[in-house]
Amino acid sequence: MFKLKQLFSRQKKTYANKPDLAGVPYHVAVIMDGNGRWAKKRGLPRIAGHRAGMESVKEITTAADDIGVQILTLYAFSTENWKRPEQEVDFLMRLPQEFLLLELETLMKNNVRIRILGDLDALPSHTQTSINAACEKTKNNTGMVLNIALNYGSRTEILDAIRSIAKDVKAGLLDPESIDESAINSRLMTQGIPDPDLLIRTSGELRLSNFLLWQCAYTELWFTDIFWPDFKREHFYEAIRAYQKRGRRFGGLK
Ligand code: V0D
Repeated sequence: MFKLKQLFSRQKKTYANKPDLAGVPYHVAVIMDGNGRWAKKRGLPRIAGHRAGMESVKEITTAADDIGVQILTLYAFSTENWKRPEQEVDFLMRLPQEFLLLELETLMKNNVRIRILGDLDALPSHTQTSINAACEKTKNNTGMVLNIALNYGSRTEILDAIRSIAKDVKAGLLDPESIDESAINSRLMTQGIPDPDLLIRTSGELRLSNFLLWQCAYTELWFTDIFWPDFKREHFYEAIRAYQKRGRRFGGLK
């Protein structure tokens, strides 16, 4: 009831080109690319781009929630990103705290649950502490799930699943003949989360870059040249409307 009222009052606001609320994708994944290039274009340090990108995270989280997206998965930091200059990595590792300090109350008010995909153990302890606290605080929220992929890599995720299956086979717990998709699904970090319906990548690159490779088998892809810090509600809704116009086929006859 509370949630409904909240949704209604927020939806009274009319946004240009708001998508039809029927047929909104259940799960949207986003590769938030172009923060560095956004900064460079303005003669700013890369970290200024990352901070500006955080504003887009806030806006897109609200925009997704407003139209009834159930799961929003954002690629915030890949296992490859450790190769960046140390001071840039240090800055990035402070962003979760900064984001949560500013936004956790709003997320609570909007009934959003935060989940993390990726290996948190490798992160600085201050980063782990604030993220764990946020996951704990929001774990009983029943609204949209905000999945943050952080220190995530899809091949490692699949390798870990294969290793786990191999161990179970060796221990006699699993018959090789009975290994099916659910044996893999249940060993991925996304276990229990339906596959993305739509994947958005900003900033002009047309690749998956080791993001949700198994999970995106049937996902609709949408690319834009817009840099992530410039990606706002109107652009998000443009992607949703493009998705709604496509007929989804799943390889069979429609
Ligand atoms: C930088 C653009 C929010 C992409 C967005 C360390 C790169 C801003 C979070 C966040 C990042 C993380 C955990 C959480 C809540 C929010 C974040 C990173 C980078 C990786 F529980 N923005 N953000 N995390 N950037």
